Amino acid sequence: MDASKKVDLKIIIIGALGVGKTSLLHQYVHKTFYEDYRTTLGASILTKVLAVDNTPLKLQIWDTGGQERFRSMVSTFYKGSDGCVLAFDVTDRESFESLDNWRDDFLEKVIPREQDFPMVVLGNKIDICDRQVPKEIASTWCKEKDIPYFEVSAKNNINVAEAFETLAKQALTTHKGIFESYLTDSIKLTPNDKPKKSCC
Ligand SMILES: Nc1nc2c(ncn2[C@@H]2O[C@H](COP(=O)(O)OP(=O)(O)OP(=O)(O)O)[C@@H](O)[C@H]2O)c(=O)[nH]1
Ligand SMILES: [Mg+2]
Repeated sequence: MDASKKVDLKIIIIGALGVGKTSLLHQYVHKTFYEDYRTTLGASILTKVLAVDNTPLKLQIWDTGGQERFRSMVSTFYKGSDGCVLAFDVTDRESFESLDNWRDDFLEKVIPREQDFPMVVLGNKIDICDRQVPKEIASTWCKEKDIPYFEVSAKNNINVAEAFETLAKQALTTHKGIFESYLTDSIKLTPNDKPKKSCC
């Protein structure tokens, strides 16, 4: 793969209502945070350009609404994703308990080519004292599934870029693997593609 060529990757963020998905993306992309809450209706897309291991990347990040009524619509956006952010709110136990559902639903719909689909879990709002999900519980859940876990705050910009960049790195590695295996397959197939000489 040519390191100077920009790679486009699709990243999606999913999770329960109000956990801070939009806030995390706005902090990551625009370095801004808003206290007021405007629920995401369906989905919206943000773009972030960065470099990982000298490879220029363009992340197309899909923000999705956590409302139940958008659930089936949101799942139609999973297709073609190169990476997934699973978000929950450390002050909202239910949002953590719903992670299994979000993850299963995503993996079922996206049908990953690789065994380990690029994913990270973000436990957001660690700036709030009234915590309901202990760090150990969340990191054990993630360890069991071999998913990197980040404790973050969209409000105070804690660990946000680190989390997205870890996912971008994983997604790029998987993307390169798929690209190279296609290349190998096409090299293997070339001799068979030659037209057979006819005998007469
Ligand atoms: N204290 C604190 N509040 C946050 C943080 N992140 C988000 N919020 C607040 O939580 C509320 C919901 O945030 P959103 O980013 O809109 O949540 P969302 O997950 O996009 O919500 P839906 O689109 O409805 O699914 C807003 O009032 C935010 O200001 C954080 O890290 N700390
Ligand atoms: Mg939102």
